[in-house]
Amino acid sequence: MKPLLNLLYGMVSLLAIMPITAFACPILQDPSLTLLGTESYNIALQTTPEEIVVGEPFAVDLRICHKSGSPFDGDVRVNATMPLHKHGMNYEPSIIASDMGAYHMDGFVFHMQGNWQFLVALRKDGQTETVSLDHILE
Ligand SMILES: [Cu+2]
Repeated sequence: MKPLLNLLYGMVSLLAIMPITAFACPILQDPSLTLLGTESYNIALQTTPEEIVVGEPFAVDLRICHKSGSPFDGDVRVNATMPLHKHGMNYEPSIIASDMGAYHMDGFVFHMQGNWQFLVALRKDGQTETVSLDHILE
């Protein structure tokens, strides 16, 4: 019995240190996540650092799940623009890791204060679904 308990404890502690990406779907409520949705998908967006600062690079983590609960495995594009100024960022962000519905993107920089807008485009089987997220940078 004791070895089994040790094994269970071992599994529990392993779960505690596994990265969030292992549990992309379904998306659970978490105050640090911004939840978005398209017709077919639920999306959780998180920036690192959480508070975006003018001129400072930040990363974006997305978790994308079919509304049925399975991880999204299509093509993901994320960009950000200032619609009122008709310009985007000066840098092109890129996906640096993805795994089972979790996408880690780097290279975002909001270079001025004002109204920014993230645009998330999800493409799968020839269909594209998009959702935007407004972000006021002070
Ligand atoms: Cu601008």
